[in-house]
Amino acid sequence: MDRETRVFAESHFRGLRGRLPSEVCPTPDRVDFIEKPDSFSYTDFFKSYLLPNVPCVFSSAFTEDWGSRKHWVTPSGKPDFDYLLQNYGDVVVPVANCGVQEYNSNPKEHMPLKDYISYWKEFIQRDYSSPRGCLYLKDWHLCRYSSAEGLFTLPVYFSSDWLNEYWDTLDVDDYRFIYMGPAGTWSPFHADIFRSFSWSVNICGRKKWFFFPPGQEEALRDCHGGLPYDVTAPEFLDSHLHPVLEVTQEAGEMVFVPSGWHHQVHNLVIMKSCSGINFEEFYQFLKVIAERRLLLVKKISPGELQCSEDSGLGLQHTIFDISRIAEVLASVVVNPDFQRVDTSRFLPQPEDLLQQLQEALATTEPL
Ligand SMILES: O=C(O)CCC(=O)C(=O)O
Ligand SMILES: [Fe+2]
Repeated sequence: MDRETRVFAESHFRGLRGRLPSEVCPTPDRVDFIEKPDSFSYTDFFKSYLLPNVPCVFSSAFTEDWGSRKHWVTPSGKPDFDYLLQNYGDVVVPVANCGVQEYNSNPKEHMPLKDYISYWKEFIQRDYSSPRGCLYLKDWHLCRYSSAEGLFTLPVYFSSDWLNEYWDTLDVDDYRFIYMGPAGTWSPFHADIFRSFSWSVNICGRKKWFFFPPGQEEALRDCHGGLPYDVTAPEFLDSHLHPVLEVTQEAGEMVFVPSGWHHQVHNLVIMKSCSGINFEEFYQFLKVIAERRLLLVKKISPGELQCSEDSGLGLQHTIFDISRIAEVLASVVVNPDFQRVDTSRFLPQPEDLLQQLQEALATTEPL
């Protein structure tokens, strides 16, 4: 990130203070398609989509070199079951039953990938039906348990990924998932964890996405305050009542899912890889990222802080992250629910961490 972009970003967030999500995010009437990787920089993405918090779709040229697109897909564009069986057949994977609603989600079981693939083949042979229901392999943490070397390359646009960075430092979890399933499998209406943004690539097949801008889900609540499970039910899909954006994602394409946007996703044909807690965990999460950014800033001499003009995510992004974390943490510490949490064993104390962040910001040149 360069200095000018950081100035732009900081003033963007200053302008948002005290405003409601529905006021700050005017709904676009369509989702932009980004064709060419060469002429689309990190700053372009940051200014046009990440900061305004609107979805976009990247063409398949952005994932051209992904090993999974080469090895996991047959020349006719179907999932290569033989390759998957040979390489991952015994891996135990989570499988959801899309035909059974359990609250606003689906019950899950675990099975070896080879059993899921047998089910899938049979499902196709039986004309897309099965007495076992409609099973969707979801949230398979392939990167965590086996080598994902060469399968995908992290797009530069998503290199500031606090959730995965946090989990990577703890080495216990991650938000990098593989989903796969036959046509008809789907993910119920939801927003992503912590209102994080995410991104999702189709290795093969097609997906249909329904997007609702932040705040619009309020209009969809039932009389008990519950959110819908399926927004494709006839009562919801009147676009005059609810500004829904629809996207069809083709093979190789990458969808950016902005923060706080509710969405529902249907597999029209097949397969995907995506990146994708309570208050105490949320504080631990912020703390890990904060301390890493503070360490980076400390390594830089005061002279450099004034004049460095780096072009990568480096210094400017570090300062930008610190100012964002400080703002989030400031709102956390005054939150009444957080104030009920026993923070006596938190180290550092949230207020002290906030002070450290503010002090670090004070050593940088004001914008
Ligand atoms: O592909 C799916 O079924 C769900 C994807 C999703 O919800 C996401 O990537 O955030
Ligand atoms: Fe999602």
